[in-house]
Amino acid sequence: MADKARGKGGLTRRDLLKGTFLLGGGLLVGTESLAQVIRGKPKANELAYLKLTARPMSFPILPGEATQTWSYEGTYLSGIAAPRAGYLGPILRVIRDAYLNVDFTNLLPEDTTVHWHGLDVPAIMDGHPIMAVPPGGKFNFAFRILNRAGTYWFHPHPHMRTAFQVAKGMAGVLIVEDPAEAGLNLPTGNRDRVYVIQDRSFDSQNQWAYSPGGAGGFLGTQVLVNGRVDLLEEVGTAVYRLRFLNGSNTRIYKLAWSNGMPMTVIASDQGLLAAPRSLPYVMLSPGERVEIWADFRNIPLGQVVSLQSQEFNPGWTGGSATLPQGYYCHMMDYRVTQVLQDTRTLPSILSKIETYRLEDATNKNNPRIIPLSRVGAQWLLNGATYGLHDILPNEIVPRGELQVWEFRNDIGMNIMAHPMHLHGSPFQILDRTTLPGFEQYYDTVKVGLIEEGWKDTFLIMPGQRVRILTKFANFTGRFLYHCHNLEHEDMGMMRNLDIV
Ligand SMILES: [Cu+2]
Repeated sequence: MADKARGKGGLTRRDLLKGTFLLGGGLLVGTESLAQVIRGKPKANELAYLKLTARPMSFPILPGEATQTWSYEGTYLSGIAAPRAGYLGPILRVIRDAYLNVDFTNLLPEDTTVHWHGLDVPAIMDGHPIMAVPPGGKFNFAFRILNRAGTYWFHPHPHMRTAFQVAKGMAGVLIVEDPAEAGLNLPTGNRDRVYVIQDRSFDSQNQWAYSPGGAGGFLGTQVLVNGRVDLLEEVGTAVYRLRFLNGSNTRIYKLAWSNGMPMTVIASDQGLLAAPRSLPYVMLSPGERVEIWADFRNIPLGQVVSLQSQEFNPGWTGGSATLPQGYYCHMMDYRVTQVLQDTRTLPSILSKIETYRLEDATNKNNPRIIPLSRVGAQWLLNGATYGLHDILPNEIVPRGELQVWEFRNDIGMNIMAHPMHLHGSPFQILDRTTLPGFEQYYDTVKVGLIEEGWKDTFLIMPGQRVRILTKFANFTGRFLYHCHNLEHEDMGMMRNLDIV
């Protein structure tokens, strides 16, 4: 990429040639990782170039007064354009191996960063809170898309302000496509749709009513999809690829169809599964994505099929919340409005997935134990609270080493489900165990947990231990792992991770 393609605050080719250098806050970057940012000369169709601005905006959501939001505004300079949905940011579509170049400007009245959730990018491009962009500041993100085809997203990650900024409206979707997936004949164009699910509360003037709550987190009074309170989508008698992102701060969904047809899952966080799964419901915790093969061919013209979240037992339900965690809610409707011809069939094999094996882990007999615990109203991760520069000995991980990590949500009487997220390379779930006496929670969700495939976020239920196999294959530097309950993250249920 040409030097002039990079804005202030970004990396210039001269910086890259200097080799190892320091950025504000002491983040060390090696040439090894940067070589992955700029590798050869990209062809024109491999370059997606975007201007992205975080700024106060306003959108009509409820009848009457518009809602003041903080939102991402995107302008494509090259690449593939895609529309925005309400207050949510643009939906970016990029090709795997493409170079994404984002000129980011912060027009908010406070610091922010952009985190590319699920993407394996160099540490300095990951939106770590240490890289905060001040009001009026700019940052040039530039990285190559190494991840599989799939549904990813981007959101703020500033120190102790992530929950607030996401609640104000800051989130966008990034879809990666690749030729292998394109060869499967999955629905495309108008039959490939993206939905961002977020619960929200409004005050009497139609403005966001947000409070971080106590130890539990934020639970809105109603569920919005793509920024709409009663989203009605028109479909035909055809198959649709429906991509769902849970962009909520705290709320977990148990997604199911109102007419009892199965949830046919074709992809999770990091793209296609090896084979489709047909389930009565699918769990979606904050940060997670799932893609559904929705077959409306047998639905009579004019009929409505609703997407709902069914009841489950999450442990803590939110005390006096209007819509408690784990309660039934209606989410959106699909109305069949036209007859279409669609003869496609669900592929029995979707992708090839290399499976990590426990016996190949360097610490197979000695898993890294990561407790989720609580002191008063304060949640801890790895026995500690977050500090911008804190690192513990077991948070230093050699690059390229396959390791087994065991998250334990079984300390004391902390009856709560947590979505855990690792930045950097994707991982695989090895297994989970439930302590005696805690089955009442897991039993209400277990059929809908997608444990196979590549993950970046997973739900851990009360009284559970989850083992994952992880390998940070590509980049060294400072990353994060944390609870994706955003109020938990902001209160310090997050830790640094140094890949060395
Ligand atoms: Cu949590």
